[in-house]
Amino acid sequence: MNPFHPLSFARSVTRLADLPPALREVAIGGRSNAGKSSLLNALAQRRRLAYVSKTPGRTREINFYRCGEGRFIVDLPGYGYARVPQAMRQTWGELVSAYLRTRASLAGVVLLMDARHPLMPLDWQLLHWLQESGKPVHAVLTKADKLSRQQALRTLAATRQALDREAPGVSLQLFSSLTRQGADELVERLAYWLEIKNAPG
Ligand SMILES: Nc1nc2c(ncn2[C@@H]2O[C@H](COP(=O)(O)OP(=O)(O)OP(=O)(O)O)[C@@H](O)[C@H]2O)c(=O)[nH]1
Ligand SMILES: [Mg+2]
Repeated sequence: MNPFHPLSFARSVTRLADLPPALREVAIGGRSNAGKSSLLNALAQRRRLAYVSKTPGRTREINFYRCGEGRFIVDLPGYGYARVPQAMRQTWGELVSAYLRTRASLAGVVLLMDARHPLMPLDWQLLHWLQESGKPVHAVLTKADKLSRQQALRTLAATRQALDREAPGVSLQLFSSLTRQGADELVERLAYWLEIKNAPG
């Protein structure tokens, strides 16, 4: 049973003051176009819960999806999209960093990266910052369907090595929103962080 099947949109936030009261939540962060919204749709097994676009940089707000009483999965706006105006980039950066720094109910962060180019400079920046904040991080290499099995395993091993060197304690997995490869492992991690009972079977 997937405990995230009943995931539903709760709130879109552009100011810290509008954050909903919460018991526990998990945030999904990563570069623009990495596949954050697609991952949410895959979890919910709904095609259009979170907005997915061919144009990067579309999710500009912090979007809260409810998965039980006081529990949320949070879709963060992506970073690293060059064509976004500087002023707007700064506003999002401030919102996201303040959210990550101050949100007491934040149990952990999923760092989503395209398996074809993981650990870009801004990913490292977020990772190092999260290490300092002490929030646990689960790194997910998505779009695994775009790689051969061998390429995917090679990327997984190389990323594992780099993380062990620079950000020990960060867990890592392959994932695909398209094929649902890795969905069980991801659901398990999220359920654990959110303290949601993951029904067996
Ligand atoms: N093949 C494949 N394509 C994917 C996968 N996940 C996402 N995509 C595609 O990648 C593009 C970006 O996906 P989004 O889910 O919108 O990415 P995002 O991280 O939410 O992007 P922003 O909201 O701009 O930060 C879309 O064209 C998706 O269809 C995947 O696992 N496999
Ligand atoms: Mg998005």
